[in-house]
Amino acid sequence: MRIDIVTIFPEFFDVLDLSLLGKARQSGLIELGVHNLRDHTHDRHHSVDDTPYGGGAGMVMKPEPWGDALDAILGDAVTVKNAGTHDDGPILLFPSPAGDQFNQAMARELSLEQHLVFGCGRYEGIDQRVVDHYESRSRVRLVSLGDYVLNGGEVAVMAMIEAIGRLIPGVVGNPESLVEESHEDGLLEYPSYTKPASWRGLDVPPVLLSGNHGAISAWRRQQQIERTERVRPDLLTPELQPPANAKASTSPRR
Ligand code: 6GU
Repeated sequence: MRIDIVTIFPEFFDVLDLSLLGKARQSGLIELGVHNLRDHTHDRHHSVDDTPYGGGAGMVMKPEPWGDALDAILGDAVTVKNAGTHDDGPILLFPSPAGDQFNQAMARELSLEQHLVFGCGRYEGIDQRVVDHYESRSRVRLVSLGDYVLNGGEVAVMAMIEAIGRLIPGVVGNPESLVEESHEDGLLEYPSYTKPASWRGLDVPPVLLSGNHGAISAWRRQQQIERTERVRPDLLTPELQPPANAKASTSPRR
């Protein structure tokens, strides 16, 4: 997968040299380009923002540097809008609290793409015409991490790249570790334990020491359901809802 990022803070992405994603870059699974928006300004002060038409607080990112930067990345890649396959050319992603909520399903969808281009806005956002223009040329999505406000898209893009990148085959060493995770099956993950079997008076649940794999699977599934009901009842689908008279859980809190 190729990932390009346009930002006024390229240094934010230095951490992508580290850890599993760093290794994925070294091995060529992920190819990363980080581009400084200010390299696409043409005035003496390298301005990227200006006051909003109509008044109001804050500054808005000017369209011209964005147009130059994105044109340089997209080249003349011809993209077919809504063609519904994953070789439609680059997909342009703008992190924004006004976007669609990012989740595991979206991460999985995006992990199948060949080329992602992230445009990190700052200030009060990017001139709307940038989105409007590129929507006529390619697939464009506004994506939000959640219902809170960040100062800019950089941290959001880091989170999205980590969530997407680890789903690319080969990036995570043991693909099985991707299966039994929170959100992969619509539930939160079960609690995990390692040695010692007793620590500060707290014992590992005996079923995990039983060697009975059927019982262990059933216990883990039940833990997933109880934990999800307690912490994220909004995720529970009706067939997984425990009966109304279910007795109180004896499971650990979170
Ligand atoms: Cl993707 N960007 C910004 N600036 N703020 C956010 C966000 C994104 N998601 C939640 N808050």
